[in-house]
Amino acid sequence: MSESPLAKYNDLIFDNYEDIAVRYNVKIEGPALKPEDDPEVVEILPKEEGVKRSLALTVLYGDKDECDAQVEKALEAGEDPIDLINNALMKGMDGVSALYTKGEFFLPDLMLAGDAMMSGVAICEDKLGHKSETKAPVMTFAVEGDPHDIGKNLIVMFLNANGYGAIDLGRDVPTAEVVKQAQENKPVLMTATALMTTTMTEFSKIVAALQEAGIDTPIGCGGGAVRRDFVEESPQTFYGVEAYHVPKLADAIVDDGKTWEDIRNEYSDIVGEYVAAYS
Ligand code: B12
Repeated sequence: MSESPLAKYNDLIFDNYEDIAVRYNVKIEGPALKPEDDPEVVEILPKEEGVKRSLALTVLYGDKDECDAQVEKALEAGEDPIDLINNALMKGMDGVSALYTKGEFFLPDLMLAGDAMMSGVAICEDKLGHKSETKAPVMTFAVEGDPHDIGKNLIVMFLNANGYGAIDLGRDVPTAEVVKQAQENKPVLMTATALMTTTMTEFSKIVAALQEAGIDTPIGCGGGAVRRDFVEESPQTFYGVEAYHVPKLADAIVDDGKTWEDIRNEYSDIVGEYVAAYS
């Protein structure tokens, strides 16, 4: 067989391959940085080599099967399930959040890592024989008529990863159901997601129905089509830009007693700067 006409370029292409990261057909000069070597991630991950660091890395890499296997092995070896959740699985997820915030990880990375982490947490919870303590209930849903639930699912994942018990009502949730579930579960915060101009009008209907039922729980509203000025036309609400902000907003309510008005006024960096209507 004759030699490939490209063979003569082999040296040129592969000589210093370790110094070239190829991503989406773009060559980036300089050594490829592994996720765990990012300076922010270095600060987050367990520093000592061992079971916790190794487990955190399985979450960072979104490797659910390896995560499950390592959790099982660690539990058999007598590791404390709570310690594994807080100091290994959640550390991995924190690393993923940091890289996502910087634009270095993308949606699929988040979802794979979330699946790995939640699966590991479920194994730990089985071992404990009860659900681990959660900080407070937060209710999540995509509004009536809206089938888009990817952003809402991210919120659920971030809440659970940060110790909140997410009560996920799902997508296309009728307003009456939101009120019923709020009465039963008494959440400290609700998040409503809408991605269509035809469904974002549900926010004000939900607020009206909640107020009629005497429920004044703050509602964070977000989703592709939604803007801050639109959300703030209804009381009891605040706008939200990123799913990973939700645990911080829940902390503001639970730990610091902030109201929806405080969040609008004091958390501009999180809820987005005010933009005049459709300018
Ligand atoms: C995926 C998708 C679908 C999937 C949804 C799958 C699923 N399980 O979600 C499917 C195929 C089902 C779908 C269907 C439709 N879709 Co669609 N879809 C999309 C698409 C491509 C991506 C949406 C998405 O998931 N984005 C990523 C997630 C992460 O974003 P997100 O939910 O907004 O969440 C982020 C933030 O908003 C934030 N967030 C969300 N909520 C909250 C709350 C709080 C408190 C905080 C802090 C943050 C926060 O967190 C996330 C970021 O961290 C968009 C186009 C686009 N590029 O956006 C169209 C889009 C949303 N769809 C659209 C439409 C019109 C439809 C259909 C009506 C199409 C049709 N003619 O049949 C149908 C719906 C039919 C129905 N039943 O009513 C339009 C909406 C137009 C509009 N402005 O009204 C879009 C914009 C496409 C377009 N350009 O026309 N769709």
